Amino acid sequence: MQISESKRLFAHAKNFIPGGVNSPVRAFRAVGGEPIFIKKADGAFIYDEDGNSFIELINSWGPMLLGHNSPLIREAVIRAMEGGTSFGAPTAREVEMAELLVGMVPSLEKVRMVNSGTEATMSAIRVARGYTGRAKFIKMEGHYHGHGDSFLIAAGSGAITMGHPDSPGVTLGTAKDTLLAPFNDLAAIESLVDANKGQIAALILEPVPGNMGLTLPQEGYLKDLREICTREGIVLIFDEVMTGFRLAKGGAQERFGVIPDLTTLGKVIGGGMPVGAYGGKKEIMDFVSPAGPVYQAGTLSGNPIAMAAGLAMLRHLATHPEVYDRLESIGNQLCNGIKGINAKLGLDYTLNQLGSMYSLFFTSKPVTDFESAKNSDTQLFGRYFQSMLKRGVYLAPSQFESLFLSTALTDELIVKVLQAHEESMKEIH
Ligand code: KE4
Repeated sequence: MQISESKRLFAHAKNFIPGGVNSPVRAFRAVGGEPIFIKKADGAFIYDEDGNSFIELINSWGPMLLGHNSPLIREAVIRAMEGGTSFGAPTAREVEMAELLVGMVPSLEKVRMVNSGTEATMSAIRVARGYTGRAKFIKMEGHYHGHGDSFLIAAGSGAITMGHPDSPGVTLGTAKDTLLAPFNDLAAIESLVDANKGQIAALILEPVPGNMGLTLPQEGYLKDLREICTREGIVLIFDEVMTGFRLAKGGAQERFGVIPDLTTLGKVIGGGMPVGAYGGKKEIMDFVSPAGPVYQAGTLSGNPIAMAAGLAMLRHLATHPEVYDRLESIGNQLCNGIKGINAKLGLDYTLNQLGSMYSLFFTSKPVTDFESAKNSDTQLFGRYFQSMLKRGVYLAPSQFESLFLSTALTDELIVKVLQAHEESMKEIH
C-alpha cells in the first residue's frame, strides 16, 4: 500500500501541530506506523491522499450513523450555508433542535447546545455542583468524558492509549474532588458514598463504556446506581456522547430503562458537525445562566450550520425507526462472523458487542472494567490493526476504543470485512 503523500503530510504537519495531529489518538502511536491522511469519504468508505480506499468501522468515532457524506445531511448544510454561517444570536433552528432532543431522549426536559462532548460534560458537572452545593463527584476508572481537567484522572480513550490516564497539568486541587470507582463494582460506590456523606454532587459514567474498549454494564448495575443516587441526592449523569442515538433512538437510557438526572450528548447529534449538548431535569437545568446562576456560554453554541446538520440527522432518526433494526442486524452479523472465524482458527479472544458498537480484545479473559481491559495484548492488537489496514479495513487505532458501524455497511461489505479479518488473524498468529 503506497502512502507517500500521507507520510509527507504527517512530516510537514509536525512542524505546526503538536504530534502532527489535532487529537492524539489519530497519531497511530498505539498501533505503529504513521497515520493516513483522509481526502474524502462516502458511504462506508474513506479515501486517503494516496488514492487508497478503506471500508471504515470508526465512522469519525461515532457521528456517521448513516455512513459518510449522507445526501440528507449534505443538502441541509448547503442550504443552510446560503443564509450565512453564524449569528451569535438565537435562531429558530436551535429551538426546533432542543424540542426534538427533549422529545427523543427520556431524561431531557431542558437542554443546552454546546460545541463538543467535552464542553457538555464540563458543563454538566458544573451545574450539578451548583445545584447541590457540593464539590465532589464520582467517575469510573477507564471512562472518558473529554479533556476537562476534572475528568483526566484514570481517564480512558486516548488518555490510556497515550499512557497518560492521569494527565500532567491537572492540579491536585482539582483532582481531590474527583473520586474514582471501578466500573461494575457497586460496593466501591457504596463505600465512596459512605466516606463522603453529603459531599458528592454527581456520579458520571458512560452507561455502556466505549473508551476502554466496549464494556457492558452488568445486570442491574445501572438500576442500582440510579437507586443510590436518588437515596443520596447525588445527580446521576449519563455521558451518552457515544451511545446517544446509537444504541437506541433514546440512547442507553432508553435501551436499559434507567433515567439519569442529566445526560450529555455529542457525535451523532451533529451529523458530523461540531455539536455537543447537555440537559435533563428542568429543576437542575434552570440553574444554568441566564435562567440561574451557573455560568456557561459559547460563541458558536447552536451554530445554524451545525443545527441544520443535526436537525437533518435527528428528523431522519425520529421518523425511520428501521435504522436501529438495521444497526442491530449489522452488528450481530459482523460480530457473529468474527466469533465464528476465531473459533474455527482456535483463537479465544473476548468480543464485547452491543448493537452497532463492538470491541475485539486480544485477551481470552472477560473484559468488564478498566483493569481487565488492560489484560489485552496491545502489541498483537497493533499487528492486527496494520494487517486489516493493509487489506482495506480501517479500525480504531487503539485497543481501548469501541468501533462504530453505520447503516452504509452492506451485507457484501460485511463479507469483505470478515474475509480480511480471517486473513489477518492467520497472518498475525
Ligand atoms: P469530544 O470533546 O471529543 O467531542 O467528546 C468527548 C467525549 C465525551 N464523552 C465520551 C463518552 C466520549 O467518547 C468523548 C469523545 N470520544 C473520543 C473517542 N473515544 C473522541 C476521539 C478523540 O478523542 O479524538
